[in-house]
Amino acid sequence: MNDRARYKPYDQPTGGWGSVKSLVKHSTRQGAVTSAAGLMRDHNKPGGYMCTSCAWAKPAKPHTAEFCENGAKATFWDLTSKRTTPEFFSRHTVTELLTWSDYDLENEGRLTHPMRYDPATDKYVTVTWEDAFADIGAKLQFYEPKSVVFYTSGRASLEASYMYQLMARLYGNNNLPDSSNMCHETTSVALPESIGTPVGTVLLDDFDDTDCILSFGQNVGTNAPRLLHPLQQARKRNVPIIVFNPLRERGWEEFVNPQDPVQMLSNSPTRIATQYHQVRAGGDIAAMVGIAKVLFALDEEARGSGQPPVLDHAFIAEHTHGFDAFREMVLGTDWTEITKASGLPRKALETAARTYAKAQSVIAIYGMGLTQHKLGIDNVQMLVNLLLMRGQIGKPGAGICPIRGHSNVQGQRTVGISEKTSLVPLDRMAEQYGFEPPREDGMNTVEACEAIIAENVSAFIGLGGNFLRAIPERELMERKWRRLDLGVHIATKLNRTHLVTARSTFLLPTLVRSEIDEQATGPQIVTMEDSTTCIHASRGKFTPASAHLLSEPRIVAEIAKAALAPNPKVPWDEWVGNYALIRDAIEATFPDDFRDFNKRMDVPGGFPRHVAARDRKWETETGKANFKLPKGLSASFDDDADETVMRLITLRSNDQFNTTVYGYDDRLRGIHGSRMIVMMNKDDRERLGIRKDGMVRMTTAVNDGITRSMEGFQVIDYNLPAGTCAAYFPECNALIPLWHHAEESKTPSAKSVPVRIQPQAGQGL
Ligand SMILES: Nc1nc2c(c(=O)[nH]1)N[C@H]1C(S)=C(S)[C@@H](COP(=O)(O)OP(=O)(O)OC[C@H]3O[C@@H](n4cnc5c(=O)[nH]c(N)nc54)[C@H](O)[C@@H]3O)O[C@H]1N2
Ligand SMILES: Nc1nc2c(c(=O)[nH]1)N[C@H]1C(S)=C(S)[C@@H](COP(=O)(O)OP(=O)(O)OC[C@H]3O[C@@H](n4cnc5c(=O)[nH]c(N)nc54)[C@H](O)[C@@H]3O)O[C@H]1N2
Ligand SMILES: [Mo]
Repeated sequence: MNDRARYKPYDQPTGGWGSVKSLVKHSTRQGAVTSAAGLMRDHNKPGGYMCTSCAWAKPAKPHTAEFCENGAKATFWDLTSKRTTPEFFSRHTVTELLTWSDYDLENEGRLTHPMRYDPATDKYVTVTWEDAFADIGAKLQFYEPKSVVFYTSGRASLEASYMYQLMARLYGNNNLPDSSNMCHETTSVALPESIGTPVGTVLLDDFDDTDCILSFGQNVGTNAPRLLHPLQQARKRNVPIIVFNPLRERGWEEFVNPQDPVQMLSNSPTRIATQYHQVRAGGDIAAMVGIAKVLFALDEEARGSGQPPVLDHAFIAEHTHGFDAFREMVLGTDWTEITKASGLPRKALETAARTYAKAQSVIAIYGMGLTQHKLGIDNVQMLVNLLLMRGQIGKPGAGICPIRGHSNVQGQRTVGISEKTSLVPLDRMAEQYGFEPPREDGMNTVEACEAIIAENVSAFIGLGGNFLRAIPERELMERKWRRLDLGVHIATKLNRTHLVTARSTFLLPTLVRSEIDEQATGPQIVTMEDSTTCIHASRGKFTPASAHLLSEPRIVAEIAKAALAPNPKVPWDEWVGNYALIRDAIEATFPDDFRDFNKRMDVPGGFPRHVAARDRKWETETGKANFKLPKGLSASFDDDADETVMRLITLRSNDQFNTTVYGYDDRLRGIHGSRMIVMMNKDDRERLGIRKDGMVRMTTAVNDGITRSMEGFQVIDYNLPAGTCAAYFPECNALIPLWHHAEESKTPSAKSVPVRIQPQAGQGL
């Protein structure tokens, strides 16, 4: 897209008529086989299907319309009447399709037939399912097992994911990278060290009891809009909501509930954030140390004057470890450092701390703004520290609440999609299936990329996703991908990863969750886990997009049968015939989490997994909740030396689901017509000598011998802290070095890429 972007600050609330208009537009454009009325009946409803978009909780008593603008868009996009047929592939070479945009590729609609890449004609041609499986199986038998990667994107059901991880282990590796490696892996590393659980502790009902909500680095209006309902309810009870985000995201500012006729007609929005702190990218650790500093002072003051203390000393003494060192660190950090690293004035942090200090029950929400940084772990652990100071974990209305991404990304980890063997009950699997599982850790996403670059990978199997668009280091990775021997993509729509071909490449089209999945024993149910650890059943309602599609469990089973020696203890065909049997197998492997799985999966609101921290049981090495000391005040790279280097945040627009681009409007940010933009503040723009709306080149400011540079971005004057700029993912991923990731979790640091921004010819001041 070479169109110019138009920018007009958006002053309408999130939700409201804007979302209704957008919904109608997207349903019409896709000629979707359902409508808003259809969504009302089945979407996120007991007996219906679970939304395929985000992972936010589904209430036990759903609203009439338990969907949001973006969930509806995702569903219309899945249920489009457009089709990417063999005839389409016969008209276009892969080389030509490589010039298409992400939007244009997926906008061709649903894949209808299994396809194989034919290098002689440079086209995808049809292949029968039998031949595809036989070929893939034969190739897999030939490789060194450790050289094969089994990637998963966070949509696949618990059933498909369980079978997939078992297939990898039977095959002989733990190479199970998944999209969460780029996302909340930081959470999965940080929280166990702090509180002994890899997941959040908050349940949906906690929002009814909370007194105060903190939010760091999450964009609710676009990425988890249904969360606006409990937030709105909380605001009606006058609960303060304190937001830390470099951008003033509309979702955190104002919301009109499209389901509230009075609010819709009067257009009187609910104000969401009561405080909005535009922290600089990577400045959260400093901001939180500042808040902690004020809390210590307030506590002293209160105790001196005979008032109730601000800190929960009893909780700290009984339940935590490391408090003294933490206090020493906080008191030893001075305000000049804090305000510099956070970009926030002391007064702002004092206001935030005073509000927090007054509340009885506090929930802390966070997203990619904390996890995708070099010190992402420290970000998350610092937020836990703040909660621990006041005993805000393990009681009603309080806790830590990571907002997960894909609709089943958390559940996949629960059923064994993990490269880390310590997280998986391998002994139990060994016994259950009579085999010796590989005991060596596998590759996560960054390690898989490193291995592909080193040409140590023979084959990549993808259960969903768009790997080459989602990862960093795009140019090198696209070149190295061509050295793979085999690429297998289980997918619903065509994307760029499918077009960067390996020696042999297969496209295996599959059902979406809202479609009827008919097997030997009738229509099947699948399950998934939401952000709050609740597990739900989902029943497809619509006729599949093509008669040639197979379900994900079936595809996994057929690949497994073709590649592996038969094992009488692994009944692939019986499982495919009746998914209840897969759930029994899951229960046998994970008895604590999935007790009575088949019976409980229809509990309204889902059944929660056991999370010990909710009961103040700390499954950590110290047996306590740990105060963890951050390694530095800035979660980002050190940029003190050079004022020409900016921190680039890469983020999502309101018209995309990750690499799936629904359109070119970011309505809530007022940006229309193009995604090739970079938002920065006017002073930075002028300081860098760029004219208003000028076109710029961005170059990654690192010295590792690789030049990463892109041009064609239009600057938009935007309300952002000095030194911070923002642009869209996945367009910018060519700028991110593979090694630029969070320490320990290896989540790419997509929220502060060091870049230099220069005007293109004729675009200077
Ligand atoms: N409609 C829709 N829904 C989605 C998705 C989608 O693409 N579209 N994606 C899904 C997935 S996989 C995920 S992981 C989630 C992602 O949902 P989010 O976690 O909201 O992710 P991002 O859009 O990347 O933006 C994160 C927010 O962090 C802010 N931010 C950036 N840097 C910093 C920082 O240093 N500090 C602070 N405090 N804030 C910062 C940005 O301004 C932005 O508002 O959403 C899920 N839901
Ligand atoms: N710079 C930058 N990079 C990022 C991020 C960022 O914020 N900034 N965010 C990261 C995050 S949080 C994530 S989660 C990753 C996302 O990475 P991925 O999960 O790999 O990417 P998606 O865009 O979600 O994958 C979309 C594709 O999945 C396929 N698909 C859709 N639905 C289904 C289904 O039901 N079944 C199957 N089998 N296939 C399906 C379609 O073919 C579609 O083209 O990207 C990461 N990359
Ligand atoms: Mo994600």
